[in-house]
Amino acid sequence: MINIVLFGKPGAGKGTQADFLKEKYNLTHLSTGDIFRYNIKNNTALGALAKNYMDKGDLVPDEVTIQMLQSEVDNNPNSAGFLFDGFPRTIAQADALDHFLKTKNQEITATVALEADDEILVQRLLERGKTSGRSDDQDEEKIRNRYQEYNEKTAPLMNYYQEQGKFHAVNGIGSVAEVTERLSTVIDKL
Ligand code: B4P
Repeated sequence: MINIVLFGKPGAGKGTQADFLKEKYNLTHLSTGDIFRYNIKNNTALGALAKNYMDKGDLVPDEVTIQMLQSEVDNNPNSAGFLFDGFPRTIAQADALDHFLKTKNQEITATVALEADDEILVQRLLERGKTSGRSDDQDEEKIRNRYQEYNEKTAPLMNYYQEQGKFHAVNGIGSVAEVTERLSTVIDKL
């Protein structure tokens, strides 16, 4: 059983790559961003709460996100392994995930990061914003706020996983297929 964290700045291509990796390695894909967007679309209480934060480009509070993620894992008891996309995004989330997996006699196998320059990613997100309807992709100020959130709260996770000897990084710039190939090279060696 392998459990992989797909890591990277906003727009680095986590969701794009997860679509390929989940098939290739038979993993259950859990994207906290997608789950929040699903809840917003379906007007749930969780969606209403998350929307306030996501619209501004802020992270949704840890307690809400952690609880949601744990119930998604619990809902997939026969999974052959998980691909965590966009989670954890804070040290508190990473700690909670480690403890939670431990209660199931499991652990994170590796964290694989997609590396890319902020300016390229801002352009990617603005481009996606033209068609995605995502309010957090349409305003450069909100996008920049997402990078600030990343730098303050998410970037420290690199150290967190490095200290556990579980951190791997690949170049996230190139064609989608090239990036999938780079990620596969890392995952095949795990
Ligand atoms: P997410 O939904 O996780 O999304 P993301 O960071 O915007 O994007 P991702 O890296 O998945 O990029 P993608 O493949 O789509 O987060 C959105 C919000 O949800 C957060 O800001 C936060 O508010 C909330 N949230 C989610 N998880 C949370 C958590 N754990 N805690 C608290 N809050 C949380 O690719 C982006 C674009 O690039 C696409 O248009 C794609 O087509 C393009 N692209 C991809 N690969 C490319 C390539 N190789 N070359 C050129 N373009 C490429």
